[in-house]
Amino acid sequence: MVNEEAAVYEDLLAAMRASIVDGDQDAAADAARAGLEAGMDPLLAIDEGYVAGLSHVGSCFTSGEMYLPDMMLAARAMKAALAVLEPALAEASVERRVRGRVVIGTVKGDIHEIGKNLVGTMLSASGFEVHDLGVDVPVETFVAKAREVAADIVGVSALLTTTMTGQRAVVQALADAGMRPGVKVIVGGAPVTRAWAEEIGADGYSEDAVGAVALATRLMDAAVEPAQS
Ligand code: B1M
Repeated sequence: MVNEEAAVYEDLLAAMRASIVDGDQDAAADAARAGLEAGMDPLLAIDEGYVAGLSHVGSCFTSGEMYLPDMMLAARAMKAALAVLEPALAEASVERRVRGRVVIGTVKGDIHEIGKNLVGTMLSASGFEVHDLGVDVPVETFVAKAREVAADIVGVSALLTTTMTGQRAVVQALADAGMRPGVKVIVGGAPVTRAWAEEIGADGYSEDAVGAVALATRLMDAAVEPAQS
Protein backbone atom coordinates (compact mmCIF):
# COMPACT_ATOMS: atom_id res chain seq x y z
CA MET A 1 0.00 0.00 0.00
CA VAL A 2 2.78 2.40 1.02
CA ASN A 3 4.71 1.39 -2.10
CA GLU A 4 1.60 1.91 -4.23
CA GLU A 5 1.17 5.40 -2.81
CA ALA A 6 4.85 6.17 -3.41
CA ALA A 7 4.48 4.99 -7.02
CA VAL A 8 1.41 7.22 -7.53
CA TYR A 9 3.30 10.19 -6.10
CA GLU A 10 6.34 9.47 -8.27
CA ASP A 11 4.11 9.36 -11.39
CA LEU A 12 2.45 12.61 -10.40
CA LEU A 13 5.77 14.32 -9.67
CA ALA A 14 7.08 13.14 -13.03
CA ALA A 15 3.98 14.57 -14.73
CA MET A 16 4.51 17.86 -12.88
CA ARG A 17 8.15 18.08 -13.97
CA ALA A 18 7.23 17.19 -17.56
CA SER A 19 4.47 19.83 -17.70
CA ILE A 20 7.03 22.53 -16.87
CA VAL A 21 9.66 21.25 -19.29
CA ASP A 22 6.96 21.08 -22.01
CA GLY A 23 5.64 24.50 -21.01
CA ASP A 24 2.13 23.04 -20.90
CA GLN A 25 -0.12 25.18 -18.66
CA ASP A 26 -3.12 22.83 -18.80
CA ALA A 27 -1.05 19.78 -17.96
CA ALA A 28 0.59 21.70 -15.09
CA ALA A 29 -2.75 22.71 -13.57
CA ASP A 30 -4.22 19.22 -14.11
CA ALA A 31 -1.26 17.57 -12.39
CA ALA A 32 -1.57 20.02 -9.47
CA ARG A 33 -5.25 19.17 -9.05
CA ALA A 34 -4.45 15.45 -9.30
CA GLY A 35 -1.74 15.87 -6.66
CA LEU A 36 -4.10 17.58 -4.24
CA GLU A 37 -6.76 14.93 -4.85
CA ALA A 38 -4.19 12.24 -4.06
CA GLY A 39 -3.43 14.01 -0.75
CA MET A 40 0.00 15.28 -1.77
CA ASP A 41 1.52 18.09 0.32
CA PRO A 42 1.48 21.19 -1.95
CA LEU A 43 5.07 21.98 -0.87
CA LEU A 44 6.23 18.55 -2.07
CA ALA A 45 4.52 19.17 -5.41
CA ILE A 46 6.18 22.58 -5.70
CA ASP A 47 9.69 21.53 -4.68
CA GLU A 48 10.05 18.05 -6.17
CA GLY A 49 7.65 18.50 -9.08
CA TYR A 50 7.46 21.99 -10.50
CA VAL A 51 10.67 23.62 -9.21
CA ALA A 52 12.63 20.53 -10.29
CA GLY A 53 11.16 21.03 -13.78
CA LEU A 54 12.08 24.71 -13.76
CA SER A 55 15.63 23.93 -12.65
CA HIS A 56 15.94 21.56 -15.57
CA VAL A 57 14.70 24.27 -17.95
CA GLY A 58 17.21 26.71 -16.39
CA SER A 59 20.07 24.26 -16.96
CA CYS A 60 18.98 23.65 -20.56
CA PHE A 61 18.86 27.43 -21.08
CA THR A 62 22.43 27.71 -19.78
CA SER A 63 23.65 24.91 -22.06
CA GLY A 64 21.85 26.32 -25.09
CA GLU A 65 19.43 23.38 -25.44
CA MET A 66 16.45 25.63 -24.64
CA TYR A 67 15.77 29.28 -25.40
CA LEU A 68 14.05 32.27 -23.82
CA PRO A 69 10.58 31.37 -25.18
CA ASP A 70 10.95 27.92 -23.56
CA MET A 71 11.75 29.60 -20.24
CA MET A 72 8.73 31.87 -20.64
CA LEU A 73 6.40 28.95 -21.37
CA ALA A 74 7.85 27.05 -18.41
CA ALA A 75 7.20 30.06 -16.16
CA ARG A 76 3.61 30.32 -17.38
CA ALA A 77 3.04 26.64 -16.70
CA MET A 78 4.52 27.11 -13.22
CA LYS A 79 2.11 29.98 -12.56
CA ALA A 80 -0.85 27.84 -13.69
CA ALA A 81 0.20 25.15 -11.20
CA LEU A 82 0.69 27.67 -8.40
CA ALA A 83 -2.76 29.13 -9.03
CA VAL A 84 -4.09 25.69 -8.04
CA LEU A 85 -1.65 25.01 -5.20
CA GLU A 86 -1.41 28.39 -3.45
CA PRO A 87 -4.97 28.39 -2.06
CA ALA A 88 -4.23 24.94 -0.61
CA LEU A 89 -1.04 26.28 0.99
CA ALA A 90 -2.96 29.20 2.48
CA GLU A 91 -5.72 26.90 3.76
CA ALA A 92 -3.17 24.73 5.53
CA SER A 93 -2.31 27.73 7.69
CA VAL A 94 -3.37 27.45 11.30
CA GLU A 95 -1.89 30.73 12.48
CA ARG A 96 -4.29 33.67 12.36
CA ARG A 97 -2.61 36.20 14.69
CA VAL A 98 -0.64 38.81 12.71
CA ARG A 99 2.99 37.99 13.41
CA GLY A 100 4.44 41.02 11.66
CA ARG A 101 4.17 43.25 8.62
CA VAL A 102 6.27 42.42 5.58
CA VAL A 103 6.85 44.44 2.43
CA ILE A 104 8.21 42.24 -0.34
CA GLY A 105 9.27 42.75 -3.94
CA THR A 106 11.75 41.89 -6.67
CA VAL A 107 14.43 44.52 -7.27
CA LYS A 108 14.53 47.04 -10.10
CA GLY A 109 15.58 45.54 -13.42
CA ASP A 110 14.45 42.05 -12.44
CA ILE A 111 11.11 40.53 -13.46
CA HIS A 112 11.46 37.09 -11.86
CA GLU A 113 8.45 36.68 -9.59
CA ILE A 114 7.74 33.00 -9.00
CA GLY A 115 10.03 32.53 -5.99
CA LYS A 116 9.11 35.89 -4.52
CA ASN A 117 5.41 35.04 -4.85
CA LEU A 118 6.00 31.74 -3.13
CA VAL A 119 7.80 33.45 -0.25
CA GLY A 120 4.92 35.96 0.02
CA THR A 121 2.31 33.20 0.00
CA MET A 122 4.12 31.19 2.67
CA LEU A 123 4.59 34.26 4.88
CA SER A 124 0.95 35.17 4.48
CA ALA A 125 -0.14 31.59 5.20
CA SER A 126 2.01 31.69 8.34
CA GLY A 127 0.29 34.75 9.76
CA PHE A 128 2.33 37.67 8.37
CA GLU A 129 0.60 40.65 6.78
CA VAL A 130 2.25 40.79 3.37
CA HIS A 131 2.39 43.80 1.04
CA ASP A 132 3.66 42.58 -2.33
CA LEU A 133 5.12 45.32 -4.53
CA GLY A 134 5.55 43.00 -7.52
CA VAL A 135 8.62 42.99 -9.75
CA ASP A 136 11.04 45.60 -11.12
CA VAL A 137 10.54 47.63 -7.95
CA PRO A 138 12.53 50.87 -7.55
CA VAL A 139 14.44 51.31 -4.28
CA GLU A 140 12.32 54.32 -3.29
CA THR A 141 9.13 52.26 -3.57
CA PHE A 142 10.43 49.74 -1.00
CA VAL A 143 11.22 52.60 1.38
CA ALA A 144 7.92 54.46 0.83
CA LYS A 145 5.80 51.33 1.30
CA ALA A 146 7.74 50.27 4.38
CA ARG A 147 7.10 53.69 5.90
CA GLU A 148 3.41 53.72 4.84
CA VAL A 149 2.54 50.37 6.42
CA ALA A 150 5.04 50.59 9.32
CA ALA A 151 6.73 47.42 8.10
CA ASP A 152 8.66 45.20 10.47
CA ILE A 153 10.47 43.45 7.64
CA VAL A 154 11.35 44.32 4.05
CA GLY A 155 11.95 41.28 1.83
CA VAL A 156 14.01 41.80 -1.30
CA SER A 157 14.24 39.17 -4.00
CA ALA A 158 16.78 39.11 -6.85
CA LEU A 159 17.34 36.35 -9.41
CA LEU A 160 20.12 37.84 -11.49
CA THR A 161 23.73 38.43 -10.54
CA THR A 162 23.35 41.81 -12.25
CA THR A 163 20.39 42.87 -10.07
CA MET A 164 21.58 41.60 -6.69
CA THR A 165 23.16 44.99 -6.09
CA GLY A 166 19.61 46.33 -5.83
CA GLN A 167 19.39 44.50 -2.49
CA ARG A 168 22.34 46.48 -1.16
CA ALA A 169 20.66 49.68 -2.40
CA VAL A 170 17.46 48.87 -0.47
CA VAL A 171 19.42 48.25 2.77
CA GLN A 172 21.27 51.54 2.25
CA ALA A 173 18.14 53.55 1.36
CA LEU A 174 16.32 52.32 4.48
CA ALA A 175 19.35 53.36 6.55
CA ASP A 176 19.45 56.77 4.83
CA ALA A 177 15.75 57.19 5.65
CA GLY A 178 16.55 56.54 9.34
CA MET A 179 14.48 53.34 9.36
CA ARG A 180 17.29 50.92 10.27
CA PRO A 181 17.79 48.88 12.35
CA GLY A 182 14.09 49.01 13.31
CA VAL A 183 13.01 47.71 9.92
CA LYS A 184 14.71 44.38 9.23
CA VAL A 185 15.78 43.37 5.73
CA ILE A 186 15.75 39.81 4.45
CA VAL A 187 17.11 38.81 1.07
CA GLY A 188 16.85 35.80 -1.21
CA GLY A 189 16.88 34.54 -4.76
CA ALA A 190 18.89 31.94 -6.65
CA PRO A 191 22.25 33.79 -6.81
CA VAL A 192 22.01 35.18 -3.27
CA THR A 193 24.15 33.70 -0.49
CA ARG A 194 24.49 34.15 3.24
CA ALA A 195 27.89 35.78 2.66
CA TRP A 196 26.27 38.31 0.31
CA ALA A 197 23.55 39.07 2.86
CA GLU A 198 26.22 39.71 5.49
CA GLU A 199 28.29 41.82 3.12
CA ILE A 200 25.39 44.17 2.35
CA GLY A 201 24.26 44.40 5.98
CA ALA A 202 20.94 42.56 5.57
CA ASP A 203 19.46 40.91 8.67
CA GLY A 204 19.08 37.53 7.10
CA TYR A 205 19.05 35.29 4.07
CA SER A 206 17.02 32.26 3.20
CA GLU A 207 17.43 29.85 0.32
CA ASP A 208 13.74 28.97 0.13
CA ALA A 209 10.23 29.97 1.12
CA VAL A 210 10.00 27.72 4.17
CA GLY A 211 13.30 29.10 5.44
CA ALA A 212 12.07 32.65 4.83
CA VAL A 213 9.13 32.05 7.19
CA ALA A 214 11.47 30.66 9.87
CA LEU A 215 13.80 33.62 9.41
CA ALA A 216 11.01 36.21 9.58
CA THR A 217 9.63 34.52 12.70
CA ARG A 218 13.08 34.57 14.37
CA LEU A 219 13.50 38.25 13.56
CA MET A 220 10.08 39.10 15.02
CA ASP A 221 10.79 37.05 18.16
CA ALA A 222 14.17 38.75 18.60
CA ALA A 223 12.51 42.17 18.21
CA VAL A 224 10.07 41.57 21.11
CA GLU A 225 12.55 39.85 23.47
CA PRO A 226 14.12 43.01 25.01
CA ALA A 227 10.66 44.40 25.80
CA GLN A 228 9.77 41.23 27.72
CA SER A 229 12.89 41.04 29.85
CO1 B1M B 1 15.38 33.89 -15.98
N1 B1M B 1 17.20 33.54 -15.41
N2 B1M B 1 16.03 35.34 -17.14
N3 B1M B 1 13.56 34.01 -16.58
N4 B1M B 1 15.09 32.25 -15.09
C1 B1M B 1 17.40 32.52 -14.38
C2 B1M B 1 17.35 33.15 -12.98
C3 B1M B 1 18.82 31.94 -14.77
C4 B1M B 1 19.58 31.33 -13.58
C5 B1M B 1 18.66 30.94 -15.94
C6 B1M B 1 19.99 30.38 -16.39
O1 B1M B 1 20.73 31.04 -17.07
N5 B1M B 1 20.29 29.16 -16.02
C7 B1M B 1 19.52 33.22 -15.35
C8 B1M B 1 20.23 34.11 -14.34
C9 B1M B 1 21.74 34.00 -14.43
C10 B1M B 1 22.36 34.88 -13.40
O2 B1M B 1 22.29 36.07 -13.46
N6 B1M B 1 22.98 34.23 -12.43
C11 B1M B 1 18.34 33.92 -15.99
C12 B1M B 1 18.44 34.86 -17.04
C13 B1M B 1 19.83 35.07 -17.59
C14 B1M B 1 17.34 35.58 -17.53
C15 B1M B 1 17.32 36.65 -18.61
C16 B1M B 1 18.48 37.68 -18.53
C17 B1M B 1 17.32 35.91 -19.98
C18 B1M B 1 17.42 36.80 -21.18
O3 B1M B 1 16.59 37.66 -21.40
N7 B1M B 1 18.44 36.56 -21.95
C19 B1M B 1 15.96 37.32 -18.39
C20 B1M B 1 16.04 38.48 -17.39
C21 B1M B 1 14.73 39.23 -17.30
C22 B1M B 1 14.77 40.24 -16.16
O4 B1M B 1 14.45 39.90 -15.03
N8 B1M B 1 15.14 41.46 -16.46
C23 B1M B 1 15.18 36.19 -17.80
C24 B1M B 1 13.81 36.03 -17.94
C25 B1M B 1 13.07 34.99 -17.42
C26 B1M B 1 11.59 34.76 -17.71
C27 B1M B 1 10.80 36.05 -17.81
C28 B1M B 1 11.48 34.00 -19.01
C29 B1M B 1 11.19 33.77 -16.55
C30 B1M B 1 10.61 34.47 -15.29
C31 B1M B 1 9.07 34.55 -15.36
C32 B1M B 1 8.45 34.99 -14.08
O5 B1M B 1 9.00 34.96 -12.98
N9 B1M B 1 7.21 35.39 -14.25
C33 B1M B 1 12.55 33.19 -16.16
C34 B1M B 1 12.70 31.97 -15.45
C35 B1M B 1 11.44 31.15 -15.22
C36 B1M B 1 13.96 31.54 -14.96
C37 B1M B 1 14.31 30.22 -14.25
C38 B1M B 1 14.26 29.10 -15.30
C39 B1M B 1 13.43 29.82 -13.09
C40 B1M B 1 13.28 30.88 -11.99
C41 B1M B 1 12.21 30.42 -11.02
O6 B1M B 1 11.09 30.88 -11.07
N10 B1M B 1 12.57 29.41 -10.19
C42 B1M B 1 15.77 30.52 -13.71
C43 B1M B 1 16.66 29.29 -13.64
C44 B1M B 1 16.68 28.67 -12.27
O7 B1M B 1 16.43 29.32 -11.26
N11 B1M B 1 17.04 27.44 -12.21
C45 B1M B 1 16.17 31.71 -14.49
C46 B1M B 1 11.60 28.76 -9.27
C47 B1M B 1 11.49 29.57 -7.98
C48 B1M B 1 10.54 28.85 -7.03
O8 B1M B 1 12.78 29.60 -7.40
O9 B1M B 1 13.03 32.07 -7.92
O10 B1M B 1 14.96 30.71 -6.98
P1 B1M B 1 13.52 30.96 -7.06
O11 B1M B 1 12.96 31.29 -5.58
C49 B1M B 1 13.24 30.47 -4.47
C50 B1M B 1 14.52 30.86 -3.72
O12 B1M B 1 15.47 31.52 -4.53
C51 B1M B 1 14.03 31.68 -2.58
O13 B1M B 1 12.79 31.09 -2.26
C52 B1M B 1 12.12 30.74 -3.49
C53 B1M B 1 11.18 29.61 -3.24
O14 B1M B 1 11.83 28.47 -2.76
N12 B1M B 1 13.78 33.11 -2.72
C54 B1M B 1 13.75 33.89 -1.61
C55 B1M B 1 13.49 33.85 -3.78
N13 B1M B 1 13.27 35.11 -3.43
C56 B1M B 1 13.41 35.17 -2.09
C57 B1M B 1 13.28 36.23 -1.21
C58 B1M B 1 13.51 35.97 0.16
C59 B1M B 1 13.86 34.71 0.61
C60 B1M B 1 13.97 33.66 -0.26
O15 B1M B 1 13.41 36.92 1.08
C61 B1M B 1 12.89 38.17 0.71
